[in-house]
Amino acid sequence: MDNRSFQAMRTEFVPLNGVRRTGRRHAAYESFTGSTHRHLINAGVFFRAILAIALLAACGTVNEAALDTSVVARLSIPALLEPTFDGAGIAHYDLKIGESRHDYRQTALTDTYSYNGMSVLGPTLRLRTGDSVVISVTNELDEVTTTHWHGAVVPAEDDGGPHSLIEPGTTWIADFDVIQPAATLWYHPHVHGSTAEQVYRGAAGLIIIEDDNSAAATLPATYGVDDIPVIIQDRDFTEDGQLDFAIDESGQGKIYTTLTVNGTLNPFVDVPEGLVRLRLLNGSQARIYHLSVEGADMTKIASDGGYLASPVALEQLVLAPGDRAEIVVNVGMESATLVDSRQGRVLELRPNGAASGTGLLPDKLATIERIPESEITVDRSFDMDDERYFWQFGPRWVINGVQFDMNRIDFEVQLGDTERWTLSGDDGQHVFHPHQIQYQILSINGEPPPPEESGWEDTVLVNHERDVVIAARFNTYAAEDTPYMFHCHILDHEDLGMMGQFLVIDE
Ligand SMILES: [Cu+2]
Repeated sequence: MDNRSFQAMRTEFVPLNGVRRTGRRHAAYESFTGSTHRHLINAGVFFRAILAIALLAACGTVNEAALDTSVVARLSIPALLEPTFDGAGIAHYDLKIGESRHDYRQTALTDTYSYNGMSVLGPTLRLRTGDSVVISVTNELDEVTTTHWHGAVVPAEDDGGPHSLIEPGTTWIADFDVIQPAATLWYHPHVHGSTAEQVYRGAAGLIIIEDDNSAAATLPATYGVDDIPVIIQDRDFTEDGQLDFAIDESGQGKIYTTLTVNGTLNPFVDVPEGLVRLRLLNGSQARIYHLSVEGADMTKIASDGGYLASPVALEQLVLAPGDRAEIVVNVGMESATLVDSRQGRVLELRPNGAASGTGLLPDKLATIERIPESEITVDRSFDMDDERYFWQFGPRWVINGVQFDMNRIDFEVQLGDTERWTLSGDDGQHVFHPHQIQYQILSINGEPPPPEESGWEDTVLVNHERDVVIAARFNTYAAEDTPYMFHCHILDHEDLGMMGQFLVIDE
């Protein structure tokens, strides 16, 4: 039996009655597949060994080290996509999403999705506050897609949600003014039902917004040198080196075993000594990271929506799917390492002997006026649960008891209002992300948020031990025809219906 037929056998075996299940409610099934899996995994080790010997014998050119993913590799830095300006001063960006191949140091090149011909992921878009931008997205895939600007404050028709479908062979154009301050955002597909898979295959990229904030002018800001994009994603690979994708229907979302940063396994990056900025993005399907830095101090300077009021020294940083955080690491003469509490090494920062241009963090980064509760006129609550019917075997991921329906508007917001939203969830993990707005956290379990969560946010972790109350001003764009989404950013939950939509009415 060759490797491919073994793989096919395993793939056929996993679903029971066509349904893939994990989680606490199916212990009997789990123990059944658990023992069978062990048998198959042992078989997998055997076949992998046979395959490696066969490959070495066949071509003699396979570099063993190239397949040994425990060996460190230089971090890949996504290309920077600068705009071209037309005669009217409008900044233009062109994106093309298509199929590609990436070297994950597996037994073969891995089929991926990417933007602009990169082997995986997409270029980093650099935007500037105050600019008018036009971004074209051409779909060269064989399936429909969309491109959503996560964290961007833009009109609904330019937001790239599930209603803004880009059919294969067509181009969609978003144009908007950049009206928000400096921040690290990201873009990714948002097709209802296939968001998780398209992101998993590699369709995602960073957006860096820059502005004239002089308080932050001394921070490291040379892209790829002392200002490093860090897109953290977990992956599993099949025996033939391909991405192994699954939706976890009943559990906490699909957790994969291998960490990648910008598509690189086991990476290191050469950095100058002194202050180094990391722009962290959790681009994973469901895994939550608990990050710390060994060998140096870690200071958080920005949350989802931009700079914190002041730098906050942290021992550990929790990064949920969709979350971003900018941290500054004070790199000395020895390597410092970003680590996850469960997965270990994420990224090694290796000093290259050069001195960073900056050695001091500013005391103050931005002015963040707290939204006064006296300004709030509307209260809503959002409860994220798995509410299966008693006769139902499968899960039913809902917000306030209902699953996503493209044809249902869940609520309308009055333009100009400030609202307070109370977020709660069942005993699982959920990540609340509304489009259009950057909000402030008013409280977590009734307590004021810590300084590192007192800035602007668009993505927040919610669970049964963590009720979160947020406040948002709807003072930018009306959206009377095209709705904005709100959803769980655990992509399994989102694709399975934990999503709703709202309009912003100007009356
Ligand atoms: Cu969820």
